[in-house]
Amino acid sequence: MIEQIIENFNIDGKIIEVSENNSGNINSTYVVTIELPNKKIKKYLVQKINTNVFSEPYKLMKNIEDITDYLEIQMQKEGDTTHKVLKVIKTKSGKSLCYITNELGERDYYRVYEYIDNAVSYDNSTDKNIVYNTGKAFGNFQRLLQNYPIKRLTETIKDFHITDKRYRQLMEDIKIDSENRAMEVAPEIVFILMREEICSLITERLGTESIPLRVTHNDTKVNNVMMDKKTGDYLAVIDLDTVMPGSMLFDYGDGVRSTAASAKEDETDLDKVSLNLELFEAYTKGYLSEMANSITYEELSLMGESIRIITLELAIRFLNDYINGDTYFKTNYEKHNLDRARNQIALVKDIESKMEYIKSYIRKCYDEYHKKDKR
Ligand code: GN1
Ligand code: MG
Repeated sequence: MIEQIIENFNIDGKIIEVSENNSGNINSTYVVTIELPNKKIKKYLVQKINTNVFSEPYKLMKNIEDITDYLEIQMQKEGDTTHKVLKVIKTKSGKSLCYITNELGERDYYRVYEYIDNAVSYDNSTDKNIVYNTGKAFGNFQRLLQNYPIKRLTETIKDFHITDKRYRQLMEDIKIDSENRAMEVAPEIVFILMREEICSLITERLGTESIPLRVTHNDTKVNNVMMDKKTGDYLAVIDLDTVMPGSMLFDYGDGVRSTAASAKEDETDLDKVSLNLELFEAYTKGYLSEMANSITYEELSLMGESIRIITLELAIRFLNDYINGDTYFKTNYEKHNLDRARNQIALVKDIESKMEYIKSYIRKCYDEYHKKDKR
């Protein structure tokens, strides 16, 4: 199958290895090693787009092509030759996707990216330098895109980070309870119910001057930054499927949630789940070193809460998928989504216990970079 896909793209040479990469929860990813006609070895990333989640794959690819072209120009302007931009490989007929008809007669859409060499991505890291650089990578991404004409972007998933809508959806699906699972998760439901009011803290002002729509990544997980194996510097931000208009607060919050958590998202020993404050500091520093001069006062004042809100949002999404019979996220075993939801709830609790410190540190860090870096 991979052979058939590669044949469609502008790639010359023969396949010598294919390995599957299992770190994403949505798309399927393969690393394909090719021997070029001149005997050199080159790697590519082949991805099957999950069209249950992304219903308009061509529009999604247009977003990605436009954004990567723009980023490249911005980086040239700033003389940045260290960092890289994800590169889309076109098909022989100049398209960004090819499709293959599967056994069910449906079209499976595939795309190919150039593989970024000498790079690694981490599912979690305790190295402060790596965490700092992850925050910096996403901050830099947002800063470089701050003047991009937002109207050109397609919303690839409607209302993706509208937390209060996610909350209402969960409540509706609990009523329907199609899989008879709601009773079993009553304590988790109560935990979420008690936090209804924080779900609209960001979204009620989204799109106003105080919380403007910006070009945001919307999936700022630590494994979505490719890092230089040797230096620990960031190389490139990847997984651009959910680049859409949104709030910087979800990007910052999600970055801290995923990067500074002391355990993986599906760790079941909840005593191990907490927010590592040193890593939170490192991420915040990296992020604000790029963005301190671009954010509004209201954005600044909600940064701490955003960590709690996005973590609650993930708890809601995982629990909702469990209640609906696991139709959205890829799962490896029966209660995988429930374990993820419980893990995120434990993380919310821990974040809440540290909120005062979190807010004071963000303020301190902002003051430091706001004065220093008047870009
Ligand atoms: C999904 O597939 P992946 O890992 O890039 C999800 C994110 C979640 C994340 C949780 C399109 O991202 O929103 O935060 O899982 N992506 C989509 O691990 O729903
Ligand atoms: Mg993703």
